[in-house]
Amino acid sequence: MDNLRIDGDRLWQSLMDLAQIGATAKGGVCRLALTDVDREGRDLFVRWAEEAGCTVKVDAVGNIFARRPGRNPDLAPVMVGSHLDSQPTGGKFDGAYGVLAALEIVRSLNDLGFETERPVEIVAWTNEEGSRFPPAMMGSGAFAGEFRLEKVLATKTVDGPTVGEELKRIGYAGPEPLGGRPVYAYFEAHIEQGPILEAEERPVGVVEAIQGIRWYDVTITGMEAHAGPTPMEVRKDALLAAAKMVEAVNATALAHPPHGRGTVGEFRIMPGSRNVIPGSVEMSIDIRHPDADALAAMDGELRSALERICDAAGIDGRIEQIWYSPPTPFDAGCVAAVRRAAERVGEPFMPITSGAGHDAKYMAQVCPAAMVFIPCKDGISHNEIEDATPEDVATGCAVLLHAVVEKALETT
Ligand code: HGY
Ligand code: MN
Ligand code: MN
Repeated sequence: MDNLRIDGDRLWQSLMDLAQIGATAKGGVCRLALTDVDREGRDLFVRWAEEAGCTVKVDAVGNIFARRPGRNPDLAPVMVGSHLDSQPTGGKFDGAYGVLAALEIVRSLNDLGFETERPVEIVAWTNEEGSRFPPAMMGSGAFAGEFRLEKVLATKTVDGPTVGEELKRIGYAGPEPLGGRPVYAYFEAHIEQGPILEAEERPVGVVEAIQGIRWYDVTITGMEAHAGPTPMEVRKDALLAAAKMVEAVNATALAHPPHGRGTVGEFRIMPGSRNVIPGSVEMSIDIRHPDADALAAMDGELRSALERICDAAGIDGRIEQIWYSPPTPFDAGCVAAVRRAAERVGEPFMPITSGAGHDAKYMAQVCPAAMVFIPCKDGISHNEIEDATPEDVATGCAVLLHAVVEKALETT
């Protein structure tokens, strides 16, 4: 195992080559799930995986599996990967790093002529971001049995096609059944997407858990009216109530320090004319906390806030929870494998809880799973300026390699 090493330059070049697909003017990427640009990124990954001798299969929701054989084809594989889709103004590393680090592991094992007992399977999950088609982690959630295939395929964008239609259109409605097969262990490398590792000067994060997430759709309905003749005291202004709800989301997060998080990322005002009092507002809410009880308390606080705000204004407010991802601890055995790998690589590391959701969350429901984090510049992600260093990218991949190989050599 001591001769195990990866080629950091090759990994960095692959990251930069992939980043050309969907490249944005500010240096980021826009590869929204199941768009033509996503297809281009998928096709490039499939070509690279096949060039590395992998057998590539695609399942019914477009998850891509690239298998490197081990000595014993009957043993369940060690899976390693992440996602290729991005946010609308995403960065070069979110998701792509985990998929290409996994590819670099396969390329390096090939270079070394290193045989594992178990197959090693690279995976690129469909629609991890949930930006174009909520919820997030859709492909891995479907694989893990969290989301029914029919519901996933019928999911529509705000004003467009369904997941099923887009999968067919881009040629990734695969023949493989959805999940239901044994996976021995799952590993994922990812940028932290927060400031902790950089601040603590630790190139490696040994991820022990993922915090809980709740997503909501909120609709606030008042009365459209003329902006001129309508006196202030008789208005039923949906936007004014929605603005107070944005404040309430922020207040709920701040009421559960230090880990509480609350975000309103989507906001649609109808009819959206400057001389019409807004009749309705549709808004998204994303709240997070590592503790399930705290997250449940935040849920209650949001619902009471909406009731209070809308009652006071004499208008209607509806809140629907569309997704709940409970706080998820990772498997102690896999976390220990990552820690041993970090010790072997010899770079400073620390335990960390993930603030972001990841596909590893759903894989943790079907097999032992763990993650490796590396720092990103100023902790910024979901932003075109997202950045990481070639050194950290290589270090994280080396840690991933040792953890994956340790598990892929286990026969029982
Ligand atoms: O929302 C998340 O945490 C992830 O980036 N999909
Ligand atoms: Mn991600
Ligand atoms: Mn993301």
